[in-house]
Amino acid sequence: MAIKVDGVTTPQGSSYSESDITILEGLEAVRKRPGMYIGSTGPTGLHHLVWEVVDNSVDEAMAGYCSRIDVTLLADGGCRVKDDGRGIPVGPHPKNPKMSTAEIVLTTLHAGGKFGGKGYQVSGGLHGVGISVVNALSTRLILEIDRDGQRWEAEFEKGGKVKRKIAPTGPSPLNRATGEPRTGTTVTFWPDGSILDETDFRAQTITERMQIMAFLNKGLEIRFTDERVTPELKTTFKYAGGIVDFVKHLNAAKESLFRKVAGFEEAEEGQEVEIAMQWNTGFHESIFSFANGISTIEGGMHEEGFRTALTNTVNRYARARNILKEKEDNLQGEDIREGLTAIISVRLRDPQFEGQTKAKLGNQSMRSLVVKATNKKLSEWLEENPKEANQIVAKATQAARARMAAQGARDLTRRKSSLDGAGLPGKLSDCSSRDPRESELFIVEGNSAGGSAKDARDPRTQAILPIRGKILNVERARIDKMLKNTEIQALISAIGAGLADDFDVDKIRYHKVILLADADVDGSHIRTLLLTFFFRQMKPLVEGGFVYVAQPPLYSTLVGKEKIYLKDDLAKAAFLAEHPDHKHDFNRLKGLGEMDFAELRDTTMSPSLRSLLQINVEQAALADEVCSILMGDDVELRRHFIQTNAKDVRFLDI
Ligand code: 0RA
Repeated sequence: MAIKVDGVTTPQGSSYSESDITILEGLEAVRKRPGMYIGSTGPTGLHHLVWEVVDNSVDEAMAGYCSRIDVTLLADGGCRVKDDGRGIPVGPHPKNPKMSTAEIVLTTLHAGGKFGGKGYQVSGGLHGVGISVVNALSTRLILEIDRDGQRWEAEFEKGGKVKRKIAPTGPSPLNRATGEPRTGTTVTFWPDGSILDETDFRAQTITERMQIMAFLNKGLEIRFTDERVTPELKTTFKYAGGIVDFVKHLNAAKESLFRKVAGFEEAEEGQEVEIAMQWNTGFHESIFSFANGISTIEGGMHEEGFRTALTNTVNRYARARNILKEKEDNLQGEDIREGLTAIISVRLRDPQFEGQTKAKLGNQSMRSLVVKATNKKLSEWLEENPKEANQIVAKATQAARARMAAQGARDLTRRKSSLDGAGLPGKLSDCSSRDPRESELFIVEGNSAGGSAKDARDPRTQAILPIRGKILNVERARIDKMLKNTEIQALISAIGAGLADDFDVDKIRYHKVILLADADVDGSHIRTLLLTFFFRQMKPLVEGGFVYVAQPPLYSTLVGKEKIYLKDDLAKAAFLAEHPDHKHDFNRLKGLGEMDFAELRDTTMSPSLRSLLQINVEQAALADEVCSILMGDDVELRRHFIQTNAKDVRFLDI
């Protein structure tokens, strides 16, 4: 391949040497196929550049030489990453003595393996290709190194071409605390918009990642500054407890089962594992795993090892203490993991990332290390903390009982719904049509509104299910308790398609499930609870667009002898604009509970005149979130949420 080098000269005036040409070829390859190196040219790829630079500083921290990293977004669109490590070596590179090591680092691709060989460098972005990729994809990059009392600087432009060759520029500033000259590396780069589709850094993306990096690297201080906004945004992350603090952070908004967080670590042959865990009184499992600081959301060997060893260790403990009797079955993994929050962080030399999104750790050796560590260290922790250990076993035992009870109850609902019509709840006034496509189920708050709705409906296609007061908050209840609740039972059998994993959207008895509740706080509360129930237990019903909220009108007025209904103030204003001579009063309706049957018939129950809001998954998810935060019986939790969010959190008004 012919490479055009004519006219390309270094500031010193000498022509490019052979090694310079390979360098330009390498960086040119990155510019030709950026996706191969940073995944995409969109926001993900852009932020990869930041991770790539930060990871190098984190490596230096892991090697024990760096304690602080500053990430700054500059007002002119650049990004600066500064560390207080040893500084990239500036002397001649052993393999290419004509060049400074620092220049090699900034201009040569290091596919996978890190240069320098020595030391324990296991971090590195998903692609692990080094800072030269960042240089290749920048219009400009400035390198500043403090080492041996000297400040060195170099500058590159247009995708890695040397603009200023590395050279000393003066003494390094003195460290205020020690009086010693500072050491460290600062990389400032400006992403190249002619190659990247996105050059606008997103502060939140960066702070989220920096916080996780700080959690995963105990004691490392990471400061983030966004100078693009006034006032500047400044955040500092530093966690003396590392992933133990991470678990506390994740459980902060929850009610923990006990105060202590179990934490342990183990290392062998160039690989290490750190685990922190705590249970909360909830029912969800939150296990987050990382390999070399990269989130492995698809799991992999480390997670597998952890799950297996956790199940074995807790069962072994429960048997040894005779909490689990000889004739009793083992606790299942899912029982033990109910309410568990855990972080698994592993580091290894040659991580194999597999799976759809390359977010699954494939290294077999990690499985055995994690199994070994968990068996040994978690057993010790349980022995040393018998009170907590008993709480864990007790919770798992309850979960196991609930699982078995739920199975029984599900079998029952399944049997019932298989007999057409049989087992329908007594208070359901069903429609006569058996075609779900034209059938509507109105879920009405309270018996009196239920009565009016029943009078106003079209009995052929409209069914009414009154529900009494507030239903159970499913976010805070186990499935067995949920299935014992009569309101929930009525909902499940009326809809007729089962529940949770067994839910079969093809079996639903109505294609419109319409929530009819007042516009007051209680009504809003009920709507939120019902949406949470559908979101958690009948998600396909929401996803399929079968859930609606009725919006009863706010006003009525007369035009001649005809009664007109107006949905809200906007509709009222529009009406007045169209009828400037309108003389009649506007009657403010008091909500569903107060509407008589004729009003209901002419508005909410009328397919042509009513106003329905179709609920999407996002709205249901929001309801779920509001529910989990506000409806727990835990006063502390609510106070915490309201304090930390400092905004007026109210029940969802849909
Ligand atoms: C190679 C060798 C040494 C340090 C580094 C690289 C290094 C690289 C980066 C990149 C960003 N910050 C960094 N800090 C250090 C060790 C050199 C020695 O032995 O002193």
